[in-house]
Amino acid sequence: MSSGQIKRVQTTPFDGQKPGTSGLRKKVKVFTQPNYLQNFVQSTFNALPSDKVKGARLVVSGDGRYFSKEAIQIIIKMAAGNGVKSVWVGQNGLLSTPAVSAVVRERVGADGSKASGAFILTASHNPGGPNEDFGIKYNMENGGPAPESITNKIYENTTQIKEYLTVDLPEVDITKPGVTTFEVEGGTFTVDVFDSASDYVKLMKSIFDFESIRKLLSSPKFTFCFDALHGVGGAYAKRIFVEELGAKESSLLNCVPKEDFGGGHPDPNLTYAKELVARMGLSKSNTQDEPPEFGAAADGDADRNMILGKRFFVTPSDSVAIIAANAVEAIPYFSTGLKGVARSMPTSAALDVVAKHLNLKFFEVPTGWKFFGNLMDAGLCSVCGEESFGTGSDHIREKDGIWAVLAWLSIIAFKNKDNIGGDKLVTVEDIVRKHWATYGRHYYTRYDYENVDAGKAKDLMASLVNLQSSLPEVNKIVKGICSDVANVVGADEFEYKDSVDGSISKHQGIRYLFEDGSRLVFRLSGTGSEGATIRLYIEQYEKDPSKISRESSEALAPLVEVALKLSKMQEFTGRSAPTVIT
Ligand code: VG1
Ligand code: CO
Repeated sequence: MSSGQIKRVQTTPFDGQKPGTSGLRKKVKVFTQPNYLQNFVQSTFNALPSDKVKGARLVVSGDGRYFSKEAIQIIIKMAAGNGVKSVWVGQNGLLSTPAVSAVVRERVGADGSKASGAFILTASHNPGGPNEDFGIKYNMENGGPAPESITNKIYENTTQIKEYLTVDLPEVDITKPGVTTFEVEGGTFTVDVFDSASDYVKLMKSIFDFESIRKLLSSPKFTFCFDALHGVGGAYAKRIFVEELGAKESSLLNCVPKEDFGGGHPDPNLTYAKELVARMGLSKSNTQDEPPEFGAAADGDADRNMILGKRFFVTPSDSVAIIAANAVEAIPYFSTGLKGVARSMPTSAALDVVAKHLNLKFFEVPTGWKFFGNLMDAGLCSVCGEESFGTGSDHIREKDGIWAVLAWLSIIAFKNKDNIGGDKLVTVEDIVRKHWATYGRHYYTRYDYENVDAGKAKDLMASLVNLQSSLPEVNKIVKGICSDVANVVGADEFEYKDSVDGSISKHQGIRYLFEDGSRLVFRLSGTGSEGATIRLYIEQYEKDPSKISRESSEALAPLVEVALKLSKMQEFTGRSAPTVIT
């Protein structure tokens, strides 16, 4: 057995180690500076209650992006230095973000104990590779992202750090399952490498009726396609869709996890999931073949999802609403009813309408999954989602891409259950159109302006806040831009009071609320690693059944014009068009 002594290494603070919407994300070149990662990890240990570190067990893994393997070895040694007793690592350092959450909540060690938290190594949907992004975040004992009280403390610690603790141990082989034991100052320290998928697969089997999905997938009428964009989701897709559910290997696209995501942008949207979008008949470079009935993609760490039908895009805001509306009937886990539903503020109000119809508790929280966790822990929320391709439930405390795909497959299986051998399939598009006919349609789009000069972005936001002081003035400007939009009846910055712990989060997005329920929302991204990203969210509600089948871009054109002119987007950013439209 190798052994080692705890070493104190002197260090000095780095600027800018403030965790954003979901952890700390920076260029690999920043992360690989001597002590940069170490400072953040030590600051995290120092921010946690000592019993969650000393003698505790931690999970360390991620989406396998460039620099993960090195980072895992560094964190293992620092864990030993900080008195952690045991570290769990997914084979090859791979665990999707939802799988980490599942492991923290469900996995039990040989001694009967669970993990008290996890370091997740991912920059999620951001590209990977030597010139791209790396990221790290800490999740708590409930399997959810650290709350702001902890991330603020981590940041404060990074500004004052003087030393970190580590142990010179030999590298651990993380390519094979097995336990390595070390002796650290008289005690034992173990590293346990385990299969990345089994805990997660077990959990999915306890939630969904795999038999009914298997039947659907074996029906010749139903064709299926999943694109992991070379993220970690590929590992789970093979196990679940192919091995468990009988989908064909050929239905998987880009399902081999790669350090650089094959040079792509592992972000499941209409811009970056090019291959899938073409295969589904939704791009100019359409393939000759008949598109599959169902297509889906996940991001680098597999917590996001995009759901597509044949030549049909499901907006994430609709997706969560449709899942909520059908969950009780179609998904065994929810058969006894939903405790409540929640969405992030910029997400469309499609979910609100479902909650009202079904008389469910409803919550609107700031952007970022950490805000859903408290509601779930308090038993107030079963299904939640964000417009940014995030959907999930209280089975874990992260959004969950594969879960969302299984939820949709369950709904499709349910809608076709009496007709699985028949000729006419109830399609994704049928399900969405029926939903709109019942609940009305929320036309929705998001414009992202990436890598804008940070100062200019701040100025744009400040000018929008300034404008809010006079509604008559706002309405004069709005009417001047386009006379047929509704009146602005409210304008504010979203502020959230957590109904469970009473904590308050301010400045969570600038809102302009219109009399007909339309909304414009402006936010600065908290996940970028370069410059600023401005997000503009545009929404319009249509109840009239004769008007729910318009092209979204046409329906939203007047509001888009108002948003761009009201914010002086081009004037501030110099951009005549957004980087990404979803
Ligand atoms: C974005 C999304 C937000 C999501 C976050 C993390 O944050 O808008 O809804 O929770 O990414 O997702 P921001 O601050 O850039 O708007 V992931 O899959 O990148 O962990
Ligand atoms: Co992600």
